Amino acid sequence: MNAYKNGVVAAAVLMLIASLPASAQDSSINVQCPTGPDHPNAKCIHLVAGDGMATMADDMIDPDFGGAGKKQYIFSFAEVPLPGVDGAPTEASGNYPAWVMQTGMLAANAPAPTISVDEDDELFLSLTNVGMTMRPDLFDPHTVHWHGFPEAASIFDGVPDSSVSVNMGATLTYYYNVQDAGTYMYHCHVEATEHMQMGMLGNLFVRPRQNKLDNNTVLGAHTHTTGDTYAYNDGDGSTIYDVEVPIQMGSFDPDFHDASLNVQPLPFAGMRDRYFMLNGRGYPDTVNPAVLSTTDPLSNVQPSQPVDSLVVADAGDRVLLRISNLNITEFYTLGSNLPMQVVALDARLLRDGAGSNMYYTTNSLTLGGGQSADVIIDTTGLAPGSTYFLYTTNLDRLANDAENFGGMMTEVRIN
Ligand SMILES: [Cu+2]
Repeated sequence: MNAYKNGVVAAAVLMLIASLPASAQDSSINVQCPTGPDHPNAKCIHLVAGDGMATMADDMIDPDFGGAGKKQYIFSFAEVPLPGVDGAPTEASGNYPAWVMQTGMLAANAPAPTISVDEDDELFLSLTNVGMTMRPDLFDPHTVHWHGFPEAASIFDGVPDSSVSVNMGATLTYYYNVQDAGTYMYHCHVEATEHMQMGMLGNLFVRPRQNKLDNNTVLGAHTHTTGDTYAYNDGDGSTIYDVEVPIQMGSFDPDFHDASLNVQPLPFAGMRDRYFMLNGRGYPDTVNPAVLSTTDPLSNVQPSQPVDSLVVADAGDRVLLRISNLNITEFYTLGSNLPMQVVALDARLLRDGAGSNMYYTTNSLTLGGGQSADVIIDTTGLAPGSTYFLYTTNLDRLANDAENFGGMMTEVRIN
């Protein structure tokens, strides 16, 4: 029996577990979402961590899975509705835990669901580990680690050595008192080399409290109008933007992913990525505004890659690109034929000691794993109907494995 069939048997076992009476599981999937006057800015998210399949942007036909595009085995997160929301059972029904296990199984997204919060929010992020259906021999815990974010206490930092991890069938609610605006990223920190190569990576950003100023508040030469949005608490309106697009650079080594699926030794030292992506897709999938789905080994259609990277703006808009690199093997350079103004690096506004802006304009930006940049593109004067490109200037990465003309590229379209 090959690993694929093993996985299906394991999935059947997991389905049996998931169909146990709810009373047997109630204590393990318990979402905390406080409301009321003590928590005026509370937000709640429920993520599951597990495995799944994603479709790469080439035309390879996979004999096990069929359909165009290499089917890549991944570990990652997916979002599930809170109890009683969007068709999810209520907690009182007793059916929510079983429903979460069922819904979360093989539902992993690449990239992981985007988390966007506002300064002064309290975020209650519940993480349930639904297990790796295709790898029943793995008992791996998972965590959520907000990379670069100043945590008040290490308990919720997700680094397994210094905080708690979430075992299969269990749930932990992380608490974030969100205080620093900026572009971050998140990932699982358990066996980080493996779990991050497998895809446990997501966009994360914090919008500044400057967005919430009263109408007509004066910020230097800029007067705030209700609805104006900024990348940072700049005090002068210089990071104002109209369109916001998170872009995570990354890549997969298909040999590593196949070895994981087929229960083979993992080639850590030999890791060499060959699918180059923005937000989990290679070009031309990057400019497809639809959710990309992949049929999982149980024949369920899963929304495997929900995030496109297409930038659409009206001429005159200021476009904020929240760029990050969470790849574990490569530095990547993102270039454009449009001038890119870098206003922040690693979630810190570029200012000198006297408070002067140190923004700079460039046509290419290089980030290593774990780095982020906030870039503003001013589209004033660009012709309506024109198209520009964001692409890696590591030109060998404009490819989807064996197929040329693809990879790490997307388009900026002017309405
Ligand atoms: Cu993990």
